[in-house]
Amino acid sequence: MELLAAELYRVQALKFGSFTLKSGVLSPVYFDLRVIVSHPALLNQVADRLHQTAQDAGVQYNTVCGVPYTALPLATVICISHLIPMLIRRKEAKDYGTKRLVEGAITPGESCLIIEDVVTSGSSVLETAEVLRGEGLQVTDAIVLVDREQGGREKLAQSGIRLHAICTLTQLMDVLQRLGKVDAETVENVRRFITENKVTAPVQPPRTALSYPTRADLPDIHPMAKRLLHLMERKRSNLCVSADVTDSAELLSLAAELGPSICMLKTHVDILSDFSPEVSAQLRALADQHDFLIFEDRKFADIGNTVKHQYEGGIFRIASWADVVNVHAVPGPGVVQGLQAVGEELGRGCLVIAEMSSKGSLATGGYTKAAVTLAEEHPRFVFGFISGGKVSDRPQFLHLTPGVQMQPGGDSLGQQYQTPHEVIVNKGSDIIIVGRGILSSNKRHEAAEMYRRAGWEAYVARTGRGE
Ligand code: S5P
Repeated sequence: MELLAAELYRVQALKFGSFTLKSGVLSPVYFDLRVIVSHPALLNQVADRLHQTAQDAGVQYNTVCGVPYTALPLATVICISHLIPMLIRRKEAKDYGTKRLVEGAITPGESCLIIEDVVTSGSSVLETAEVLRGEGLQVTDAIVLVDREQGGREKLAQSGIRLHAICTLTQLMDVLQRLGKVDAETVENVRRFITENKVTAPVQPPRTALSYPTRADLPDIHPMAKRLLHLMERKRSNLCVSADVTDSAELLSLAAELGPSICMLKTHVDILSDFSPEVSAQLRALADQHDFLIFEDRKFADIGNTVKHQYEGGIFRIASWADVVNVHAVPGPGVVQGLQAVGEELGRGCLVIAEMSSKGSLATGGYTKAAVTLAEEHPRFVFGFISGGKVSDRPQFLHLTPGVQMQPGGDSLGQQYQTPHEVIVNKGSDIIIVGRGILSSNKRHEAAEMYRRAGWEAYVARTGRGE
């Protein structure tokens, strides 16, 4: 251990000072294991210790996969030295319809061991595990060089993954102090950091265990939320299909075909190349026939007076047929008030966009909080959010999450996907919004049913309702 610690220190794979972690937290220690590719003897040594740690723990596995990118060379060395087949997880944004998520020969049911350099919260390991599990592989163990002792072990355990570390951050600091590489003050700083940033108990997901019908009967519930919650229960569906098609006939046939499986149909009426008032009338009739709501994803974002016209008039006359619309919070309260002036008396409802699924979205932190406040200040018109997960503790509000597919990942234009389970169980959202996950299938009805079941099972798992 001493040799290894001294080498890691010498090549600056760990540094001391003040560093901002991915989470935004300031840390007195930083690991950069990428540098070890320039030190082959050390790379070999770390790989060997990782393999030995798995042996000592008696882990059984058929294949090995490194968490991209730092652990890829480590996994490669382990696999070559011990003639173990390797798998590579792709990380780059890509079109999942045409490319593979995992490269290498996959035999469903076999077990894959995950290799990682440093574990902090455990989320990188979890993400890779989710992809491997999506391919039908068993993932039960992960081997890492350093456990930073900040809750990763517990988080992984919750997902059925045992974490085995060559050493903890505390052990590493002890060794470095013995070797005279760091002084007592640095050791103390790191120790304090670990204590202050330790997640001792498993993190409770921010979710409500209340059932949909229970929430429908809460005091002060918005009539649109009440209607939606009841129809979700009736149809056992928390699936909103995003009908992103450009042809009106296709939109109507989608609504007719998927109507029975969904609680809501989301439209982008301005992408239709052949819109006419007849289309919205027919869509309305289909919504009434199949008992779903129409959500026009117009994302209003102008001053109150302008959005009022955009909502009520123009060629689309959105307010006359859409049950639900959404707004960006960026203009401030006026955008909601302008829409409310038209929609409230028609019995319509509105969602505030509190977060976005796209990479680099600016709707985070303070912006998200302000969006929640905007919603709370307009309870007669706003009944929920577009967000990546639960952003408000008020159970009367509904959370709708776009960027959902069975496989996590993304597309080449910045969209990022989470799974139905992640969205409903871990993030505490209520409704999954699925577009291409269903539309790109040549069996759209089967695909919609698959998402409906996945969304519903996740809801049952979260609320513990015996079904
Ligand atoms: O943050 C967002 C908000 C929305 S409403 N991210 C999104 O992707 N959307 C919409 O959801 C987007 O406009 C599209 O209609 C749908 C996602 O489509 P998919 O094909 O990626 O599932």
